[in-house]
Amino acid sequence: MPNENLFAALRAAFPNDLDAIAVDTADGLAYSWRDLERATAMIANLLVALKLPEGARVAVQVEKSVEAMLLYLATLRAGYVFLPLNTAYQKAEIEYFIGNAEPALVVCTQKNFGWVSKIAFQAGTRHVFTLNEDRTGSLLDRAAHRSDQHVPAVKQADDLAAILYTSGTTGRSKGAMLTHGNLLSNAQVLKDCWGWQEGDVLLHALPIFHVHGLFVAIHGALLNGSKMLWLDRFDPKTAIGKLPQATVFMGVPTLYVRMLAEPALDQDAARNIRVFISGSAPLLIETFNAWKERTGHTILERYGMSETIMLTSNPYRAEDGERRGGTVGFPLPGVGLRVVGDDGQELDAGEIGAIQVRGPNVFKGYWRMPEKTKEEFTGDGWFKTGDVGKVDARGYATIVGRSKDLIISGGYNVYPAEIEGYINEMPGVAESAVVGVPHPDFGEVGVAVVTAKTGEKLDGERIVAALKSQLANFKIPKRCFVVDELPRNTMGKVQKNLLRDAHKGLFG
Ligand code: MCA
Ligand code: AMP
Repeated sequence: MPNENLFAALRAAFPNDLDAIAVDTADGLAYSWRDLERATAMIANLLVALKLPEGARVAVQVEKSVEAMLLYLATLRAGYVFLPLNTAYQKAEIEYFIGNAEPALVVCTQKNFGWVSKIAFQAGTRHVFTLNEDRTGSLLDRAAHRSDQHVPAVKQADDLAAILYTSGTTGRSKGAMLTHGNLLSNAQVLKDCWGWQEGDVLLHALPIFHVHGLFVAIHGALLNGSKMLWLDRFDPKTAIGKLPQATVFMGVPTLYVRMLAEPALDQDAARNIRVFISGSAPLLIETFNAWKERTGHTILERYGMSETIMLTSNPYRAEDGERRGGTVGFPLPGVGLRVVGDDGQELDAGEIGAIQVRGPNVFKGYWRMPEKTKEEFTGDGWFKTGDVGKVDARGYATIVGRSKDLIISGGYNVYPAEIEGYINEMPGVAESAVVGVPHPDFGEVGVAVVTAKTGEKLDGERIVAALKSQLANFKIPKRCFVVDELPRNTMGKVQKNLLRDAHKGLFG
């Protein structure tokens, strides 16, 4: 039986010349394909030596670095399940993820070792290693003693490769279980759809703890044997400076907005780019147009989810149609996408309804939540995305809104219910509502509206300050208003649309 381990497919795509450069970093380090091969073997051998149980989760909260990517690849190679965690997450968030996923190994930065290891050991994790941005830490120290030969673990397409925590359509974070087959099939489809070709170079500017930077970008480059120009963090000036050496760029809309604010962005800077790709959040038509005007390039917008990886894409090749701003294009080959009404019946072209999808890219379910998983699928096996949209007569899909109460801020997801939960716990607070309002940089940001218990006095700024010590920074509402009461409909439900309307001009 063939080995369906995703790593084996990525490894098979390495170029013949293993001494060629695979990754160039902004601070002048170069990693050859042989370096990738050897380092992933050594880390994989370390994981094997730990005798982690079958299907063990490897939870990783470290800053972006090439070594962090190598740890991901080594985890696949050794056959374990990778669980990436945003570096902005704080104690309570990490406590939940580790408690829920029960990883056998946790890797964190030295700076956070004290509190992360305490949480991990309390949750029964056996090993906690460190990995720092400057390539120090116990993970690499220990891997350095391991052999650089390793045969990839044999995996079936249906075996778990990664768990990504996401809030789905409601409630608490759930671990979306993605298999080797989900990830590989999607990467292969994108390789063809986006015309990956010899000589391509990817400018990698996104974080690597979510689908976009970790899977879409890295798998894209590796499966094509393409070099990556690696930025540990996004800075618009540095990114523009590197553009002439790249042919492919992927970003969330905020990255495009920030580059547009730089006078150095022009046709010359973008002269070698083959395709600019945007996703994770809606790309405003103004940004799409401004980009075209300034660089001569039409951004290709696509749409995806943690549970499904990529779902739709605007066409890459002109013969397949034009790239239409404001749309997310056509379903990818093999992906089924339908729009249904309240009664579950499929709607006609142009009609707005709930988006449902199916295909080899759709995840296996939520980690240890069979009931929740069942709820999110229809009886005939379609996954309910929680997005609201339409498909026009030519087949272009457009996302017009979300039925899930979600704010997408700078490409990160913020669940109002989670923030409201924290605010409601604060002394003197009667109730709260968090809504998303337009923001010129982040696309959308959260704003909190709070009422006080009788006789109590509240201060919005203090509420924001208190949240900062508890939650990841991108989740913090940018403003907090104290009001006498929240608007409600006749059913008693808070009318968030009225709050959104009232505050939509806050950020100009
Ligand atoms: C930072 N801040 C934010 C955000 N990021 N506020 C709201 N939303 C954000 N996304 C705030 C911090 O709280 C802080 O506020 C201040 O900005 C500076 O923080 P810093 O970390 O220095 O910010 P930055 O480095 O400028 O980061 C902005 C960023 C980053 C580069 C746009 O957010 C980013 O990399 N976003 C990409 C996210 C991504 O990769 N998403 C893909 C998900 P204060 O000073 O008040 O503390 S995958 C996905 O969605 C699906 C599957 C798909 O389709 O791809
Ligand atoms: P996540 O939970 O991080 O997987 O985010 C997935 C959600 O991001 C989707 O359900 C959409 O709401 C949103 N999304 C991703 N790409 C786009 C896009 N191009 N346009 C609009 N929304 C998008």
